[in-house]
Amino acid sequence: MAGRRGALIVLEGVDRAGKTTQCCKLVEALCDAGQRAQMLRFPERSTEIGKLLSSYLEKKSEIEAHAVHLLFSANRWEQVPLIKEKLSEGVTLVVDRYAFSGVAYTSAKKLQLADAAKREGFGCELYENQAFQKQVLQRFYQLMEDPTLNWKIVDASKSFEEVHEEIRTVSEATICTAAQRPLEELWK
Ligand code: ADP
Ligand code: 2DT
Repeated sequence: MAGRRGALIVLEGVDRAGKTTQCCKLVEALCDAGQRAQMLRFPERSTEIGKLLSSYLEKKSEIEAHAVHLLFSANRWEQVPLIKEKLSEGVTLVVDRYAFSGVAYTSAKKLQLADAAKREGFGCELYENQAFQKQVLQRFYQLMEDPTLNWKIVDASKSFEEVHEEIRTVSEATICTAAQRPLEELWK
C-alpha cells in the first residue's frame, strides 16, 4: 500500500499578520510530535526569479505590473516539482503565502492606482502601507467566498500561543483528511 501523503497547509494574510512566526511554530510542533513537516515560503527569494522579485519588493528595481505578476507565478511553478515530490513522500508542507497572495496583491494594486494620491508609505518594502494592506484584506475576504477552498479563518490579533493552538488543531485535522485523499491541483 502506498504511504500516506503529506498535507499542503498555506498561511495567508496581510503583511505582519504573523504568518512567518506561525509557520515556524507549526513546523516545529509537528516535528516534535513525530510528523514529517517542512516550511516553504513565497516568494522564494533564493532563485534567479526570486532575486528579481526581491529587488522589486525592496524598491531597487521597477518591473511592469503584468510582468511582475507572472514572475510571482513562475516563482511558485519552479517549486511545484519539489512540492509534489515532498507531498507524495509523506512530508507535510507549511507554506508562507501561495497563489492567493498572488491574486490578492495584484488585484489590490489595480484599486491602489485609483487611490494612489491618498496613500502614505511607512514600510521598507513596496506594499507595506496601510491603505494598500486594507485593499489586500478585502481581496482575501473575496477569495474566501469560493466554497471549493478549504479556508479556515484565524484571528491573528490573539496571542502567539492562542494563534498557534488554533492553527495546530486545524492543521492536524487537515493532515488526517489529506492522507485519505489523492493529490489534486491546489486551486483552479
Ligand atoms: P508576517 O510573516 O505575516 O509578515 P511575522 O511573523 O513576520 O508576520 O510577524 C510580524 C511581527 O509581529 C513580528 O515582530 C512578530 O514577532 C510579531 N507577531 C507575530 N505574531 C504576533 C502575535 N500573535 N502577537 C503579537 N505580535 C506578533
Ligand atoms: P513577505 O516576504 O514579507 O511575505 O512579502 N506577493 C507575494 C505578491 O504580490 N504576489 C505573490 O504572488 C506573492 C506570493 C506579498 C512578500 C510580498 O510579496 C507580495 C508581500
